[in-house]
Amino acid sequence: MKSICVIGIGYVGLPTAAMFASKGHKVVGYDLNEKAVNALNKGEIIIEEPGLGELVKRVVEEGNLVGSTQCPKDCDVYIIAVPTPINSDKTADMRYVKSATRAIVPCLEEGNIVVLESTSPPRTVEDLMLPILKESGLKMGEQVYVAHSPERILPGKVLEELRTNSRIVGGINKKSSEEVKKVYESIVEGEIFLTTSTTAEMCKLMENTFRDVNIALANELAKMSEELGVNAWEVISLANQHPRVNILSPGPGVGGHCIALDPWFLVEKSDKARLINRARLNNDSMPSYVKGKISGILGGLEGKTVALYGVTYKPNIDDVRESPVMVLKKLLEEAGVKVNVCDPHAGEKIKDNYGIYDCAKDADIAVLGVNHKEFESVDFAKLAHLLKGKNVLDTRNFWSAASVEEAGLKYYLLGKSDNMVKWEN
Ligand code: SAJ
Repeated sequence: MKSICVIGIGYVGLPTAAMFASKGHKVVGYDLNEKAVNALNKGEIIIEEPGLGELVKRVVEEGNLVGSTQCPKDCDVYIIAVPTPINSDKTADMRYVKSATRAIVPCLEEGNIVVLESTSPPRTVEDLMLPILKESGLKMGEQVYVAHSPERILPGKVLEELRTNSRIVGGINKKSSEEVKKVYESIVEGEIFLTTSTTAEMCKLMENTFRDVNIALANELAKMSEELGVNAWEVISLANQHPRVNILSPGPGVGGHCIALDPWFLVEKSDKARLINRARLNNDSMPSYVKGKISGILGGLEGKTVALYGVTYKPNIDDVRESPVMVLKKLLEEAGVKVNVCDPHAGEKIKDNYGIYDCAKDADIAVLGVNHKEFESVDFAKLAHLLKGKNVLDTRNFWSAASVEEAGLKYYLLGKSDNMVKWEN
């Protein structure tokens, strides 16, 4: 068993730390955020993720996971899982990776392992981390083993994916890759592939970029469909009958801390990333496009009230980071709209978080922003009674048009033309 320090106990670091602890390793979760460290030491979590609360409570009670605001000196393995946010000019803000790497230097001893898990621009290990780690006087790759092993877990399914997904380990040399593989073998049941650190960085970014570009294609289809008299969702379902086609779903934009940001790390590093750049801009244009659609339905925005259902970046999680629906909310408010929000998952992250029916009271339109499970069973007759304007806009193709219309409401769908080209007979 190893002693492991996980630096950064957020959405990635905490589940990773808890998983290692559950296998009997002695794990320290090191973070400067005292609130997160104090919660951890009480066996509590401050994020929403299925199963994580129970796991953390258990491993803390067993004494295998502790939180600390100091970097512990005597660990075998240091795993960096700090945020890599984006600057306003869309370049990566690497200050947390830098300071985490610096914090490790005085702790390093011969035989130690350093792993970067945070998603980072290509060449981060080589160009940013190695020069700092070398200040320890130890030989990297010979006395200290260094690798990038990107996290690839899907929020909402984190514990399952940590265990079952395959993993890429990109070392600065073969020995580093092999040593780091041994560490992850204790928690990963999927296959572990070895490569170089820069290839691993590129893989992670391309995985999320692949998804971003494909969602951009779906969003472009939605816009074209509204213009050309078709329903994008019908096109997608029919086109996806083709054995080699899999068009993703349009929506109000792409959010979260990964897909909405990572492609910019490639744009920053290479001016060849043109399609990637366009796709990012297309996805970023969606909140404004939805705002325009609402304005079209209501005949203007000033003085109107919108009941907005769901503001997190995707369903059934509490994360509002980079949420396109939060951007939509802001755009509507700037245009003079009163926005009532109902989000059963965002909790206190939203001031004045309404209940499902209170939210609709006197509103001109109900807009479904996120398809949370709680919205499956909305009673549209009750909603119709409360809404002032009898309009519903579904940005996720989630609500049944028939149920909405039976209640006397007009159903609008993102990606569906209001002037559908129909059969003559
Ligand atoms: N979205 C659409 N249409 C779709 C699919 C998604 O508009 O058809 C939107 C969602 O509403 C959401 C955003 O995209 O706003 C991203 O959601 P997601 O579920 O696609 O992905 P994330 O950001 O939660 O997690 C991704 C995953 N990457 C891939 O699937 C390639 C995950 O495996 C990564 O570990 C994670 O990024 C990460 O940490 O990088």
